[in-house]
Amino acid sequence: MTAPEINEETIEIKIAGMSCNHCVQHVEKALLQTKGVSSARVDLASETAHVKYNASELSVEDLLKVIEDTGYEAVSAG
Ligand SMILES: [Cu+2]
Repeated sequence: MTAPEINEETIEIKIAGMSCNHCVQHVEKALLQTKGVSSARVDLASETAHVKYNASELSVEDLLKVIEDTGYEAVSAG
């Protein structure tokens, strides 16, 4: 039978437009509420999000879109 496949990946995404801790919380919350994301840590000083996600369920493009939907700009991922 088919078990849900877990293909965990970690990526770093650069985010532009965050100015305070509230912004950080906003982005983190949006990522954590996304199905397939297991952890999300956003750092204001380096404007970077570290996201652990199930690559079988989500693509990098999906994650970038989640960030952009919060109103900030996802600059790059790698
Ligand atoms: Cu803010």
